[in-house]
Amino acid sequence: MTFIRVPKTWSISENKVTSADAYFNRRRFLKTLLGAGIGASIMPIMGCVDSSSSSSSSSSSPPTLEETLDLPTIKGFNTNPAFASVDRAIADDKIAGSYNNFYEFGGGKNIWPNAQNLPTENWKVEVTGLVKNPQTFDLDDFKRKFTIQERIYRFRCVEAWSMVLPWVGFPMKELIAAVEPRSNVKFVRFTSFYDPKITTGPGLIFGSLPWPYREGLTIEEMNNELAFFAIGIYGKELPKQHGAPIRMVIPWKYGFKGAKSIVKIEFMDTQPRTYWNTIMPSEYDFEANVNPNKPHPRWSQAEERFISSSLNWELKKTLPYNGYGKYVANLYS
Ligand SMILES: Nc1nc2c(c(=O)[nH]1)N[C@H]1C(S)=C(S)[C@@H](COP(=O)(O)O)O[C@H]1N2
Ligand SMILES: [Mo]
Repeated sequence: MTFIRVPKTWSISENKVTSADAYFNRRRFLKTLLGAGIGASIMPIMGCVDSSSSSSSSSSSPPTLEETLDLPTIKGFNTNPAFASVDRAIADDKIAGSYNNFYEFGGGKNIWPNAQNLPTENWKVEVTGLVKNPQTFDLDDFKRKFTIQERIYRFRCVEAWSMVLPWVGFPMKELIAAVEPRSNVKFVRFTSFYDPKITTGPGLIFGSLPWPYREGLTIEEMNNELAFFAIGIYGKELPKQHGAPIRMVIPWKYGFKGAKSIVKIEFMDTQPRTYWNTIMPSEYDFEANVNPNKPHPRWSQAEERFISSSLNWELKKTLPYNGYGKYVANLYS
């Protein structure tokens, strides 16, 4: 895409980071960007920050972070014993719930106030395309028809930060079985909620971007044991900033593959175009498997800033397939 020029000086902002606070303080980070000669006109690239779009546009008194996380408990689920823990600490819910990527609601990490504008009542997910049994599901349908369970998964963003998160949801392969794909299905496309009056995040600043946010998987990837739809986190319904009421969780891939606030799922015979891959295919490939040996064009992927109880991250080695090779490596041999 010609409207994006990636300055070589971008790497300076990463290298200058000496503490989590410096990285996570948006004002200071923005100053660092501007100091490196990076102007707002060239900011529609992942990892960039805008200073104006993350405040709530609501005129009534905005909720506190705690209030946005104070959601109904999901009843009647067990922790799947195969995914009951990983060898790293689960992130604090207030850290995970205030350090997000959700570009529909802003280009920074602090989108949780703005994301409260997402209307989640009477949510429907249309499942369609090359299937014998197309259906529209609501949240109760998912809870009634599928095996709701908790899974503790590693989460690795392409920007090289990571957390461990306790999702509640159901395996994607149960949805596949319910809709019965035709034999010519090769890919599945997932579409996020989009309404330009509500999802006003970076659109205000950057103009034309390939909304709605879309992602895709091969049908074999979607059928893998690990591929998961989350309808909750920390035992409760999903907060809006995490992609309520239903989002994808694909733990062996970079976080951007996990589209939030899904409204449509389509079974297809060709590879779909996706949001980041359309904006910048050289940086965000369709497959996007976590791979420490394959650097992002602008930074190394060998290590990650692991975040758990505070934003003071710990540097850890990134694992191939984010540590899930035993489940997924056979998909790519
Ligand atoms: N619709 C939508 N889904 C999205 C994104 C987004 O901007 N819009 N960001 C992605 C990226 S880059 C990451 S890292 C994860 C972040 O999920 P979290 O905020 O719940 O940790 O959501 C992914 N899903
Ligand atoms: Mo990400």
